[in-house]
Amino acid sequence: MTTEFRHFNGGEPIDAEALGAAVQSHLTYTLGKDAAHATRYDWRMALSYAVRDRITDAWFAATRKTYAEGAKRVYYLSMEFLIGRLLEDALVNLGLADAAEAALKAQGLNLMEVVCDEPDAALGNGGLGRLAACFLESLSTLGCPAMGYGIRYEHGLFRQSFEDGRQVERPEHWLSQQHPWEFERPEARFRLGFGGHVEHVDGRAIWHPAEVVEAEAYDTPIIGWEGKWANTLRLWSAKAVHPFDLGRFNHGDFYGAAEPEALARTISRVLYPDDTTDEGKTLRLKQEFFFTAASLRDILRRFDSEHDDLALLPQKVAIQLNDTHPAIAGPELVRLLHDERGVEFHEAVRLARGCLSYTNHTLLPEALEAWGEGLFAHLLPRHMEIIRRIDEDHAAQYPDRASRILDHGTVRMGELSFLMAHHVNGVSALHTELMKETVFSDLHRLHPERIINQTNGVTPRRWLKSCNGALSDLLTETIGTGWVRDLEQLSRLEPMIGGAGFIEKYAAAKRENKTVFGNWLNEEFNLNVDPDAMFDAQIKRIHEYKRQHLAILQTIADWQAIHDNPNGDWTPRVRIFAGKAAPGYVFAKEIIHLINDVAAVLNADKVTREYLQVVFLPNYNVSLAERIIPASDLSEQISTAGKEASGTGNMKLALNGALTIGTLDGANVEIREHVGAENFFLFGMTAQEVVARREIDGHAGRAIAECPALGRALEAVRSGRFSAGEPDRYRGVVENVSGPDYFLVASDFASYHAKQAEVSAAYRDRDAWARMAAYNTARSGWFSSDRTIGDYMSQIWGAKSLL
Ligand code: 26W
Repeated sequence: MTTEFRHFNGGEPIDAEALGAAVQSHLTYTLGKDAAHATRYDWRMALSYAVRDRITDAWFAATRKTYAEGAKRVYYLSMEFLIGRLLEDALVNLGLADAAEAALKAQGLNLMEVVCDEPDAALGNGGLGRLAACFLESLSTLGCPAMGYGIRYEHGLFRQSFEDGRQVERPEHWLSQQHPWEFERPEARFRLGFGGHVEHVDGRAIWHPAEVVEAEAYDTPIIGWEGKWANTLRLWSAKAVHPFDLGRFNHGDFYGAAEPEALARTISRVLYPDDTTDEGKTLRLKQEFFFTAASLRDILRRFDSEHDDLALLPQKVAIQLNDTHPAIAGPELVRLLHDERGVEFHEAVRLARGCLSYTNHTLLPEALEAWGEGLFAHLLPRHMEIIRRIDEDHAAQYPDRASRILDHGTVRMGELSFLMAHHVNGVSALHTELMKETVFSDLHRLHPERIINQTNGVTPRRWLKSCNGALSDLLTETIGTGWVRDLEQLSRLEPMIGGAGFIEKYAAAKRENKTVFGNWLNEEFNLNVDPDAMFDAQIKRIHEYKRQHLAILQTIADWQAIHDNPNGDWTPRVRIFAGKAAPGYVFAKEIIHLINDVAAVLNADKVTREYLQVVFLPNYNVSLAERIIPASDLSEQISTAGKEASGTGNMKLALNGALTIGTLDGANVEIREHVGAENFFLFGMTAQEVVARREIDGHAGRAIAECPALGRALEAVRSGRFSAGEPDRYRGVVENVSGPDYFLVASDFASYHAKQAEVSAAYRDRDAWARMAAYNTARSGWFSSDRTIGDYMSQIWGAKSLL
C-alpha cells in the first residue's frame, strides 16, 4: 500500500489527520462507541463509513452526469459477483491507504489487521463471478455509465474446512454483521410472479401468476481508480408481499405465520455452489428469473424517466448476459414490451435483440443450461409461449437450421441467448474459435457475424497495486504511476530487465512477498516453508478438467524420484493447492482428500520434505488469492486443452511474476504469445490432439505402459500408500486415470513430468528465472480488464466514457 494522491476528486484533500477525525466521529456517532471500548470491528466499521463518505460524492456526481448527458448505460446481469473485501480496494482507489495507516496507527491499530476483519463478499463460485467484479471496477475506472445487477445472497459460497483431509462445507455468514458498503433502497421494489396461467383475450396475452414475491434493491457503490467515477452494483433481495400471517399466528400456528416470509426469502437465501453442472433445480430457475425480471423492470423504469420513445431503447440500453444464467431476459423483455406496452411482437423481439449481448464462459456440456419444458412451462407459462414463437420464427427464416431452442423436451438457454443477442462472445481467442466449431457451429453458419472474441482481463488495482505493494512500489519507482491506469506501460520495464539494478530489486520484491507469506503459513497452519524454495501454486476450483489429480500424481513421481536418489541436487519446491469442490461433485472431493493424504505423508517424510512439501490451504477465496499470488513462482495452468474457456488466475499470476507451466488452452495461448515462448513452460497436447487421442482405444493404458514414472505413482496410490488402513480409498481415481481418463491425465503425464524437470533446472539459475519472471510482468499489461472493457464498450455496447 503506497503513494497517496492527496488531491481527491470531488472532495477536499484529506490527510491522515482529517481522515482520523472522520473515523473518530463515525465511531462516536454512527457506531455509538467510545474509543476506549472500541473493538477491531468497530474501528473497521468507522473507517469504512469514513471512506464511504468520500466515495458517495463521486458516486452522485457520476449519476448526475449520466442523467445530464442522457448517456447510454451498460447493464451487467450476473448471478455471481465474487467481490471479496471492499475496504482496502476503496482505500487504494481513493489514494487513502497511507492516510488510513497513519490514522489507525495514532490509535495503536494496524491497518492490515483491521482490513482483514472484513468478511469476503463471496457472492460467486469462481472465474465467472470474479470476472464480473473485475469488470465493474474497470467500468468505473473508465468512467463508463454502468450498473451491475445480481442477487444479494444471504449466504455466499460455503466455507470450506478439512476433517481428516476431507472437504466439509459450512454456511457462510457475511451478513451476520453490518455490511458498511451497501445502502438499502426500500423505494426500489418490484413485484414478480411465478407459475399460474396465461389468459388470451382478443389477441392479448395476460399472465396470471400463482405466486408473487417482492424484489428489494441494495446498492453498493463501485469506485474506480483515483475516485473519478463510481457506478452502482444493485443486488436484489427477495421479500414476501405479506411477510407475517397474523391470522395463523393468532391460531397458534407460529410456523404457518412465518411461512410466507421464509418461503419468499428462500429465493435469495443462498448461492448455488456448482460452477460447472446445471442441476436443473426449480429454485435455481426462480433465482435466475427473480433477479433478471427485477433488473429489467428497473432498467425500463429508468429509461421511461428519461425517454418516451421505446424505439430509442437499443441506443440507450446495453444489457450483457453473463453466461446463460440471465438468458430469460430475452423473453421477459419481449413480454414487457409486447404484452405490457403493446409493441408489435417482432418489433419487440428486434428491440430486445438490439439491447442484449451474451457471453459464453464454458463449453462443458454439463454446464450448458437446458431446462425441462415441463418445469419451465409450469414456472414461466407466458415465457414458454414467447420462446416457442421465437423458435418457430427462426425455423421459418432458416428452414435448414439444425439447432433449436426447444429440443427433446428441454429449453436450451445457450441457443435462446444466441438468438436473442446482437453479439455473442467467447472469453479467449481459442475458446471463441472452439465455440464456432462446436456448441454454436450451426448458429455460427447461419449468423457468421454474431460471434466475436473478448479475451478476459483482471483489474490491476486489486491484483497488483493492492495485493503486491513490494512490486508495485518498485514499478512506480521505475516507470512512474501511469501503469495502474494504463497497464501496458509495464512494457517500459523491458529495457531494464536485461541489465543490472532493476532485476535485483525485482527478485527482492518477490522474495519479500514469499517471506511474508511463509510467516503467515507458519502463524495460521504451523507450516515451515523456505522462502528460497520454489512456490508452485495451483489455485482454482477443483475439477477434473483442471487436472489437480495430474499435479498430485506428478508430485508423487517427484517424491519417489527423490527417494531413489536422496542426495541428488533437487530443487526445493512447495506445492500449494487451494480450491473448493462443488458439494455434490464426488470425484473432485476425492481429489481433495488425495492431495491432503499425500501432503500428510510427504510433509512427514524426513528424507524428502526439505525438497518437497505439499500444502492444501482451506477456504480458497478472493482474500486468500491476494495472499498467495504475490508469493508464487510457478503458476499451474494444466487443464486439458479445449476445456478451460480462458482462466483469469493465469493472468493474475503472470502479472505478479509467476512463470506459467501450462497447456495451449484458454488464455494460456495468448499469455504465451505476449510474454514470449521462452518465458513460458509449455507442455501437453493441443485441443486438436486431445480429440484425436481420445479416439485411440486404451489411450491411458498405452501412456502408462510408456511412462514408468506414471505407473509407479499410480501404483502407490492404488496400493494405499497414502491411505493407510483404507487401501481402496482411491480405487476410483486410479481406475479412472488408467481407464476412461476422459481428461487425458495419463496421456499428458510424460510431457508434464518432463517439463517439471525443466522447471526445476531453470529455477536453479535464480538470475535467469528472475528475468523470465520480469518479462512476464512487463508483457502482461494487455491482460488488464481495462483493455477488455474498452473493447466491449467499442465493439459490443457502443458505450462512451463520460470522463
Ligand atoms: C449452471 C451451473 C454453472 C455455474 C457457473 C455453470 C457454469 C458456470 C460458469 C460459467 C463457470 C465459470 O466460472 N466459468 C469460467 O469463467 C471464467 C471467466 O470467463 C473463465 O476464465 C474460466 O475459464 C471458466 O471456467
